[in-house]
Amino acid sequence: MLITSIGCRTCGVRSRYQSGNVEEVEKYDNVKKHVIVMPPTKGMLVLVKKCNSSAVIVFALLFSLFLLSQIKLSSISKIFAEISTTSNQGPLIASHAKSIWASPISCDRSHDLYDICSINGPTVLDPKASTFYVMDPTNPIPLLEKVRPYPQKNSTFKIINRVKTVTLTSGPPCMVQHKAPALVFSVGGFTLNFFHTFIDVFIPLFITLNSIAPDDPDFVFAIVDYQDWLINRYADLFRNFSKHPIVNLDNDTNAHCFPSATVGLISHGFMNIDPNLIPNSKTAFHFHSLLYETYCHHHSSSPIPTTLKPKRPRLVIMSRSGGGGRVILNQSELKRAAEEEDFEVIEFEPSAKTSMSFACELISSSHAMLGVHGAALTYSVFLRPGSVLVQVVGLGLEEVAELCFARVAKDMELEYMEYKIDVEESSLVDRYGKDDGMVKDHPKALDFQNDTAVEVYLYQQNVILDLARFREYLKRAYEKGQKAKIAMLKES
Ligand SMILES: *[C@@H]1O[C@H](CO)[C@@H](O)[C@H](O)[C@H]1NC(C)=O
Ligand SMILES: *[C@@H]1O[C@H](CO)[C@@H](O)[C@H](O)[C@H]1NC(C)=O
Ligand SMILES: *[C@@H]1O[C@H](CO)[C@@H](O)[C@H](O)[C@H]1NC(C)=O
Ligand SMILES: *[C@@H]1O[C@H](CO)[C@@H](O)[C@H](O)[C@H]1NC(C)=O
Ligand SMILES: CC(=O)N[C@H]1CO[C@H](CO)[C@@H](O)[C@@H]1O
Repeated sequence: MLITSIGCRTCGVRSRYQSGNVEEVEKYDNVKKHVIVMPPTKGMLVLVKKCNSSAVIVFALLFSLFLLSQIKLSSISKIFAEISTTSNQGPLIASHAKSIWASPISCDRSHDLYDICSINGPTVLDPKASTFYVMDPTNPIPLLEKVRPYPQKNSTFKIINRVKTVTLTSGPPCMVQHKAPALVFSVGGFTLNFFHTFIDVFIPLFITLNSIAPDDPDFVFAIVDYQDWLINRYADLFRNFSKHPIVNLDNDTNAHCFPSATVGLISHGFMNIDPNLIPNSKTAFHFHSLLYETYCHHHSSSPIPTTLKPKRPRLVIMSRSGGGGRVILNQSELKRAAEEEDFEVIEFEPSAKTSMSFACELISSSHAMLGVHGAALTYSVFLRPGSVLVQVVGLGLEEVAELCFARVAKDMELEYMEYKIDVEESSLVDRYGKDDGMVKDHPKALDFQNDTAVEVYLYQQNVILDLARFREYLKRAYEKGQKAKIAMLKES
C-alpha cells in the first residue's frame, strides 16, 4: 500500500509517505494537503481531500480502523460509500466513487475483464492526445489514470496492445495558484505612441475593471506582447490597477491556475470613457483622479523648473520637433506673446524617457496647456479640472482633433479651446501653393487608410501661428487660467 500526500500547489509542498506513516502525514497539518490512497491489487480507491486538516484526521481515523481490524481495502470503500451522501455524479462507479470526497477521476479496476473510469465533473477532451482533462479548481492535484476502453483487458493476444489507451488527468498541475481571476491583454500594437498607450491600454483597462468588477476590481494581469520599457515606465500605474505581480505570458513557463479569466479589454472608442456604459458610472474625471493620485505629489524631489505655486498662471506649450510634423515654426514668438499676456510659460517636449511623475507635477501645477494636435496632448490627462486646453488644429485634422482630445477634455472638466488654423498658417501653402487641391480643398476628416493624406496632413504639415489672430485666444486662455489658478489655490 502506498499513501501519497501532495501539498496544495499554493504551498509548494510535495511529499511522499510509505505505508502507514500516518504521523508524518499529520505533521504537515499546517499546510494544505491532498491524500491519495492506492491499494496494491484488487480494487482502487482514490481519495482526494479538500484543502483542510479535518480530512486528514478523518483519514487517519479510517486508516487506524484499517490497521486495527485488518479489514480489506474493499471494505474501506464500503465505509466511504456508507458515509457518503448520494451524489449525482459518477454513476458508473457507484460503490467506490460516491464518497463525500468524490475524486474528480475515479477508476474501478476490480473486474477481471475490464477497467472503467469516470470523470466526475466538467472535462475537456483533447482528441489528439486521447486525453480528458479535469477542470476542478478545488482539486488542483495531479491525477493520472490510463485506461484501455476495451473489455478484454487481460487478453494474452498481442492485438490487445493496439487498443488505444485513453488518459484521464487533471491537466497541467498548477505551479502558481492565484486567488484572483486573470485579466489578459496585450501591451503591444501601437503603444510606442504615448496616445496609444492610453487609448489602447490604460483607458480600456480602467473601463474594463470598472465594468466587469465594479465593486472589487481585483485581477491578476497576464500580459502578452510584454515590453519591459512599457511595464517599467508605467509600473506605478499598473500597481494602482492591480496589487498582484504581472504575469508575463510571453515567457512564463509555469502553469498558472485562476478561479476565472477575462481575455481582452473593453473600449468606448478613442479617448472615451462613457459613464452610461459602466455600472458604477465612472467618468474620465475619475480616470484623471487615478492618474493624479498615482503620479503627482509622491516624489517631492522632482525637479520642476519653477516653483510649484507660480505667481502667474502657468502655460505649458507642448513642443514638437524632429520629423513628426505639426511643429509651431514661430514658437519663440508665441512664447513671447504669451508672456506679454502675463503667463508664466514653460516649453515642454516629452519623450519616451520623460518620467510620468515629472510630467504630472509640471502639468497639474499649470493652468493652461497649448499644442498642435498630436500625441503629446495626451498629457492633458494630468491637467486639473478648470484648467485650459488649447488645441491648435491643422488643415485636415478637424475630426481627429475632436475625437482624440476635445471630447475627453470636456469630460475631464477642462476649459477646452480650439484654434483652427487658416490656410495661410499651414506650411503646406509653402510646399504645394495656396491653390493646390490638398490645401484649398483639404478634408475635414483625415482618411487614415489614405497614406498620402496621412503623410501630408500629419507629417508634412507645420504651423506658423498668426499671432495677431492668436492673441485673442491667448487673452481668453489667460482669463480662464487665472480663474483656474484661484480655484486651485483655494482647493489646496
Ligand atoms: C488481470 O490483469 C490485472 C493487471 O492488469 C491483474 O491485476 C489481474 O489479476 C488480472 N486478472 C485475471 C483474472 O487474470
Ligand atoms: C521574462 O521576461 C521578463 C522581462 O523581460 C524577465 O524579467 C524575466 O526574467 C523573464 N523570465 C523568464 C522565465 O525568462
Ligand atoms: C496610487 O498609488 C499611489 C502611490 O504610488 C498611492 O498613494 C495612491 O493612493 C494610489 N491610488 C489608488 C487609487 O490606488
Ligand atoms: C488621398 O488623399 C489625397 C490628399 O487629400 C487626395 O488627393 C487623394 O485623392 C486621396 N486618395 C484617395 C484614394 O482617396
Ligand atoms: C506671423 C508670425 O508671427 N510669424 C513669425 C513666426 O516666427 C518666425 C520666426 O520663427 C518669424 O519670422 C515670423 O515673422
